[in-house]
Amino acid sequence: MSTRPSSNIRSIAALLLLAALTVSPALAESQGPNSPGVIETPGFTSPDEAKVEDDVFAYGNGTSGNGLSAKSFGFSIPEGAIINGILAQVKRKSNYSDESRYSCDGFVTLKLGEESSEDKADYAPWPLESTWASYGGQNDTWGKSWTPAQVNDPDFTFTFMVSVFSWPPIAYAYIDHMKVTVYYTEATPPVTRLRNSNWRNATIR
Ligand SMILES: [Ca+2]
Repeated sequence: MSTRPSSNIRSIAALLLLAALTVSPALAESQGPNSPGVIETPGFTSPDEAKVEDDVFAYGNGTSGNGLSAKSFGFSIPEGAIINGILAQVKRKSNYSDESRYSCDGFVTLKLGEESSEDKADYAPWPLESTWASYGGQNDTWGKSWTPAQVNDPDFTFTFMVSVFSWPPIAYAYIDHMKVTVYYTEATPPVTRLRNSNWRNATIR
């Protein structure tokens, strides 16, 4: 026959196993894609048109350095969450896309204050048809660690600078929409509390 101590040990083991099996692991979640509430611009016309996907465009034809800085994305990532990745997307086109005249990325970063992420610019010519381009992703934090407070900050900025190559300046860069998705894992303090509670109950007997 089983003695009481070994029975208790089995109970404890069973409770711990149950806790491990029934409590879900930390869930990967996401917010977005969110659109910017504010777009600032050096050198682009109609920047607010890039807030909505509607085939109406912000546009510019200047030299390198022009572009859009989108912010106020309205994220509310919970405190303590781990930011796993950030996806930034732009729907854009150019009216020329050949060797002598084209538009391409200039400088593509995420930014808060003076802190900027790595640059994800792709220098391939943009297409003539309006098309989405994606930067970063589910498991890509752009070479930085972000806190929920930083991503939720209204000044958290998706900076999208463009280069337009054309002389005379008849090529234009057109941007329909900019949006950002944040992937994160929520902190799960309840798991720890449940395990402690089971352990305490089991050992009191
Ligand atoms: Ca638009």
